[in-house]
Amino acid sequence: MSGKTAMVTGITGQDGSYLAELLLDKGYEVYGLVRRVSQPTSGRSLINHLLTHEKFHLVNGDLADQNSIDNAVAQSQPDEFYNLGAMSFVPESWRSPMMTADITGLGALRCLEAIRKHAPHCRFYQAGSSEQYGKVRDVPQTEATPFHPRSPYGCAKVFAFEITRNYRESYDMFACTGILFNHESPRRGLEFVTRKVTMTAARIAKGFDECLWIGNVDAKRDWGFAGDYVKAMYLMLQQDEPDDFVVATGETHAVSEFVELAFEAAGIDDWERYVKIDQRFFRPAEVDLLVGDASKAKEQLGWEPQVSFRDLVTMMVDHDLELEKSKLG
Ligand code: NDP
Ligand code: GDR
Repeated sequence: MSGKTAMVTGITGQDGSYLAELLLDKGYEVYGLVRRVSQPTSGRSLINHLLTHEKFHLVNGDLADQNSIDNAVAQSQPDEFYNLGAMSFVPESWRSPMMTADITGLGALRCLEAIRKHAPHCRFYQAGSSEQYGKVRDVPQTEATPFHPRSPYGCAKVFAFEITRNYRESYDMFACTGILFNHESPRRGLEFVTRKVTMTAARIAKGFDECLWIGNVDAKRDWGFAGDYVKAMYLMLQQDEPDDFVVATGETHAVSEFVELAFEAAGIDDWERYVKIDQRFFRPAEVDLLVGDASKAKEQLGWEPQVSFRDLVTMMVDHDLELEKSKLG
């Protein structure tokens, strides 16, 4: 057992919940930063099962508030800090660009400052994104591919990446960014395209919905399983030297392929009959194609994805079919 302490922002989200499970399994004391909310039970469903674990603790704080992060770090004295908190939904970043810059961009700087002042020994992981590549300059994208973000979210993530590198170089901090490509799971938020599709396919199969309203089905993404990707985060902080890594499957699929497989897994033939294109789900600037080259992560971290694209789609559809079945009574 490790005897180490970790702090995780974004603990209530998809990745935070998987990472907390991984770290607790390894014997870590885990402190999760949570925002004060008026109805705590509903927003924390992904970590409910961890609340009684003796090594799991919640600390109130907000990435917008330096003081709260300073206090959380000073009090818990983490050995490792994983900054997964963010406004993570790309379309929302056009509606709320200032908030996105503040939380997704400056939030990372606030974490770095808290560590620099109160726990300089602490290792730092920043949740970077393939959205940093945006209008891609290379195919596939590697750690050397230049950034050209296409949304306020992507711009905020580029800032967070650069400031993490700068703190590493300026203060000799052990600070890394994982440039993670899309990763999904049954815990994925309902507004992201994969979960929206698997949930709607399950609802159509059970007779609760009639069609799927969707945006650009030609966009291509490199989709992996979130449970695999949190292992790469952990491995980055166990290295001798801090560095940045691409984490991806190396495969790309169009949104339409995801839809076709999901409907097939839900037992629905003739999927195109149920799909309706809705202009409201198109973006002001689209990221057309993402596919990552994770060779460096494979060589240096020994990391490889375990769940295939087809298995990922099936896992998510099976989960959503069960959820919808339970509503039938
Ligand atoms: P989620 O959207 O599921 O979770 C986001 C988390 O951030 C939630 O716990 C949320 O808390 C928290 N958060 C939001 N605003 C604040 C704030 N002001 N202060 C503190 N916490 C806040 O994201 P994922 O788990 O999918 O992603 C984790 C990280 O990885 C994010 O930074 C995301 O941008 C990045 N990323 C994700 C990828 C993916 O495919 N999933 C790919 C590449 C990068 P609350 O519950 O209170 O809203
Ligand atoms: P993304 O994920 O923007 O890649 O960001 P999302 O699932 O939202 O979109 C993927 C692609 O699907 C297209 N699309 C739709 N998207 C949504 N949400 N809803 C629709 O109805 C729809 N129709 C088509 C989009 O245009 C896009 O091309 C995710 C987030 O987790 C980020 O936080 C993370 O950084 C990146 O992945 C890597």
